[in-house]
Amino acid sequence: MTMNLLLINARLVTMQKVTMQNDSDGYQVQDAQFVHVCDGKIIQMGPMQACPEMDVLQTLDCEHKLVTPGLIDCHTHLVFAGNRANEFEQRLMGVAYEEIARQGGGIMSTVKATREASEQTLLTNALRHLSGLIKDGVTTVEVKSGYGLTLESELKMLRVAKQLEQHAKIKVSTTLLAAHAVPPEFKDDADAYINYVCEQIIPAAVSAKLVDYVDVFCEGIGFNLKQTEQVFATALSFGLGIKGHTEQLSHLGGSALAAKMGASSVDHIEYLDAEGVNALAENGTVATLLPGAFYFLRETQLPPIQCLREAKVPMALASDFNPGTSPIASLLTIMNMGCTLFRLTPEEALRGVTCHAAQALGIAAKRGQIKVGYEADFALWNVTHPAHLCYEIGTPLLHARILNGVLCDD
Ligand code: DI6
Ligand code: FE
Repeated sequence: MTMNLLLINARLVTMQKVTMQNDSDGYQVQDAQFVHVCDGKIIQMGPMQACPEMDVLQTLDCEHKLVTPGLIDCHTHLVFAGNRANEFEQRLMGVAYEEIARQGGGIMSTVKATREASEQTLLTNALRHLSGLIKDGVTTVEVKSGYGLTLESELKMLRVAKQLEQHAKIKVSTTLLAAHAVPPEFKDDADAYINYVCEQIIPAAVSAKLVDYVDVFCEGIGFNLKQTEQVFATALSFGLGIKGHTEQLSHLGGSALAAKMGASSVDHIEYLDAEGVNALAENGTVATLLPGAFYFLRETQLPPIQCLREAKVPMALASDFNPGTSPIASLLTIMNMGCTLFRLTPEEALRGVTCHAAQALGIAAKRGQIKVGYEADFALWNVTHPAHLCYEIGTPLLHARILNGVLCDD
């Protein structure tokens, strides 16, 4: 039997991009709409007066609540062990993030804890953090590895990321970030580590079918342009997508390199210059903004928002949830930060966590909009206008989530 669901009296914000001319398409509220879902996909939608008589398994009266696409958090480091509260305290006493990293703390302290942790512990931790995102209406989450830095522990992280789909009502996209930091085993020989990533870790992750994208931390405390290019080239040769942590703390040119090689997104980009913005525009690369890390590191260099707008580069917005620079498991808080810190409009913020986040994950043809043919992942909200999602922090705004046309019980 086919599973079907009929939403009635929905106050829809579809995020549909009808034309490229009207930038506001899909953000206008359309009240009193129906959406008919069959086998997890939207098969028909329109105003209530046009709703045909039909025999459905389940009808859900939305009572004029706002219905948006389920939110997509397109950049997280959700799987790890331990926490870095002590480092937070150290930074408040004046030690810089990069200094802590150089002393073997920072990313390395999470690597140590993650290597030692069992899959069960990692899963339990990740589910706890994921529950924060789920409360904010997230239905798709991207999860990166990068706290293992050995073949076994990187694959362990990716397996846990995939297992989240069995233990929570969520869709997961996985990204291999083995090139996150140079592990102690390869101290002073980043080139040798990159060879290991390319010759062993990427092929193993591919044959275990654990990975959708490959990411690199291209930075002074990460990897240089040549090493970044080598990882991307290897990923592409295996048919994987690429994305980058680029221009976060300094300008190395990683964003332009990634874009020219066909990256679907470049993330952070506080130090991106005009030339870099052009490279994104020319190659259809999404600019993913991560205001949580900006806030938490008390960064003052703003990403080139106005330049990105003018070049019509799609901007995504994500939590970057991680223990070191963005321990913020709330995508609605991140939307607020996008508006207050980066001066995004609430419309840009909502696009950033729906249609543009989908584009950053290469799934824009099936998620991130409420549209016939698309997957039926929705968030129902106790608000009447979408700007409210960016405005109020802490009050539970979510009424319910729907995943593949099924009402979630969370
Ligand atoms: N940039 C970040 O902000 C995170 N990774 C990265 O490349 C931080 C990761 C950490 O500090 O644990
Ligand atoms: Fe990150």
